[in-house]
Amino acid sequence: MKCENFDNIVLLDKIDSTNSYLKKNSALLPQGTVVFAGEQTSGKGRLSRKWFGEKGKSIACSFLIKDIFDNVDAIRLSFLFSIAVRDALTKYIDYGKISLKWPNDILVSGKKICGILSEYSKGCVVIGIGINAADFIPPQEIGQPWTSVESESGHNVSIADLQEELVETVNIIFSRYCTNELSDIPFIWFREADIINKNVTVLSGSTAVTGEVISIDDKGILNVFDKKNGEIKSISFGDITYND
Ligand code: BT5
Repeated sequence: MKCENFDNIVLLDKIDSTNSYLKKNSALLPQGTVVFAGEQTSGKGRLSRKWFGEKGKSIACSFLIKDIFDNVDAIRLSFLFSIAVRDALTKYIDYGKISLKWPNDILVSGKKICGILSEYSKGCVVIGIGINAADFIPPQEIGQPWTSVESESGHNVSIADLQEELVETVNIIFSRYCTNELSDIPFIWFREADIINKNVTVLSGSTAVTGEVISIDDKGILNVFDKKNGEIKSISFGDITYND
């Protein structure tokens, strides 16, 4: 993995998806490329879900990390970036209100403020980050509680400042990862997300598992103790809800 800072900043006015853009152009672009889009016409979530935003009210960006030879690194990086976004948001919002939700959501007082989409393609990882800078009118129901930096901080938020702070924080966290200071990801994420022993339901496709979170492994797989049948279920993807 290349460890150079993210300092090749590409600003696009409008694009389908910043993740798709980086995946398409990864061979031509250097390590350390970050692409920001004013607007995405086809922003993506996991499992082909949609991600919404509005020009002037949303951050949509993707970071390119090259020379990744192991998919595990891709997963670890997505947890690392969640921590970086959380840290960037603490410049605006009280640390105690921000929570990390498995696998890569960031919530404020239980409402989603940021989603992260990590994709592995042709030896590269693309980490896409969507942040609601201000409230906006989504083209269709978002389908879950959500919020924005402006509404949580009570202040106007400059998109340019937020972009700059995000890149700055990612660079700090990424260089700590490169010097092995944060190599314990996703265990660090697990501690900070504070979900051990929590009663959850995880829906993965049509399978629902309800039980107590007991651990995470180095690939970000969540181990949940299913009390009904006394089994430990290892879950690699899905949507989690807290039952307490
Ligand atoms: C995510 O997926 O949360 C990952 C979102 C990543 C978006 C960024 S934007 C830049 C880059 N380029 C892309 O094309 N994507 C990345 P997931 O966990 O599957 O959540 C998707 C769900 O979040 C949707 O089904 C909605 O319920 C909800 N959602 C959509 N837009 C939202 C928004 N603006 N704020 C909060 N929730 C939203």
